[in-house]
Amino acid sequence: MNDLVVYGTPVSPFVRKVEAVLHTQGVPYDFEMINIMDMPDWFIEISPARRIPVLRDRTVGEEGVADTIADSSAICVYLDRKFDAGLYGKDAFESGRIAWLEEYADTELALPLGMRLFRPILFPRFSGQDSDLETARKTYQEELPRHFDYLEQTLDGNEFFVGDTFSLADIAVGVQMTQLDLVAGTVDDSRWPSLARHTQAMKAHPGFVDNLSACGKMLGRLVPEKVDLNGQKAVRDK
Ligand SMILES: N[C@@H](CCC(=O)N[C@@H](CS)C(=O)NCC(=O)O)C(=O)O
Repeated sequence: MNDLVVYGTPVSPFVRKVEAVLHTQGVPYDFEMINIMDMPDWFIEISPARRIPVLRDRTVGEEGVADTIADSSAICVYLDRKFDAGLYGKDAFESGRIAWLEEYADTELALPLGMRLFRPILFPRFSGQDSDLETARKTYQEELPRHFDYLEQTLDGNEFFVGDTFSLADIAVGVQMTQLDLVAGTVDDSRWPSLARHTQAMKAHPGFVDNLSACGKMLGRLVPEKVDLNGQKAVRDK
């Protein structure tokens, strides 16, 4: 049994964010699966917002609410301090930039990507239906490009989003962009070359590899081929 327990599912980008910090720091942890469609009462007690992830630190307490932290951003701040990870920049301005990019990724990017692209592709397949490609394509073609433009411009040809080192900003954007990659591939590298390169780097990063491999296994049967969001026809459409 490890000191830390992460509650969630690897397929959540917010859980991926927490796992990326833990793997980057080489911290072992237990993982307990939570089905977001049917959350048990004990989980709702520790997650009043009814969201994953939640972290428990058994060095603080073994059970109940007081030894848990909900929300990926709160958890990442805690882990960064606890393990002195240095993922929030080297000075005040960098910390502010990182917090901004994390917030942007968690809200502005995550909402269309999760609710209007990832879920419409995946969720109908749970019940053997076809993906809602019209919604996913509309989101990809009409809603997301301005966010990709902003991220491309922010990277400005650099390897990392803030300063010259890997930070929580790279993790926060990376977990969303890899969510897209899981079902539809990386963005067009002729239009968003820095962002496409960044996503590829995150896919290979030790913080991401185990989580993405677990996601690949979980999604493999439901989304065996990536969906083409540019064209008129999905690659895997029967
Ligand atoms: N701000 C939260 C967002 C977490 C979140 O939205 N998680 C989703 C899964 S990706 C969730 O738990 N959704 C519950 C539901 O849809 O019922 C965080 O950073 O942890």
